[in-house]
Amino acid sequence: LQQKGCVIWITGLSGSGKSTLACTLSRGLHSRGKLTYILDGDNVRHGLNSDLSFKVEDRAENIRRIGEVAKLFADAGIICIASLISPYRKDRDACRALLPEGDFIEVFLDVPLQVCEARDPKGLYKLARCGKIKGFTGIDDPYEQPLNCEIVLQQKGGDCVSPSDMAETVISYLEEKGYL
Ligand code: GGZ
Repeated sequence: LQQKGCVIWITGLSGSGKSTLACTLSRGLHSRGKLTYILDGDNVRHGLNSDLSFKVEDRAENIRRIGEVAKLFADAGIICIASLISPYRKDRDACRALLPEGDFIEVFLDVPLQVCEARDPKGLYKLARCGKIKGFTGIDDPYEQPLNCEIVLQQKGGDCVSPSDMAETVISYLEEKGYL
């Protein structure tokens, strides 16, 4: 096999830029001749996981299924990029436990709630603030930050870090660990 698969698990609030990072990273890896596949929570919820809500047990099931599918891609030698809020540590750790040591690379997109809320690309925070969406992560539902994940990407001192710089950080990590 020419390529060693792995799972890059991007976690963070709604509006933190997970999907953008996933796409930018995927393009960067393609240009290096690597096969990737993106599993995006919001997209998978339209198909495979269309039976699931945002209650705590349904989020757990959403994450479990995506973790299992991600493992299949990694087994096939593909770099699988999973981008989901995945707000609970326990659920993320269960996905990590499915893979051999080192093959689960957790990336925390550490963007403050105020920044995500100011962006509000789909107007969901606004709906959550006026009670039209209940149990919205960061507003009236928890987000548990990773305690020791492989990569933290943050906005330092108000400077906006571009998606391509973030993708480069992840690519350098993959190079260092022998995945590229
Ligand atoms: C959080 C919600 C909710 C609630 C709808 N809480 O930014 P988006 O819009 O495009 O992505 C969010 C997406 C979250 O799905 P995930 O599968 O990533 O979540 S989890 O990992 O927690 O299962 C958001 C939208 O769905 N959305 N209602 N109540 N996000």
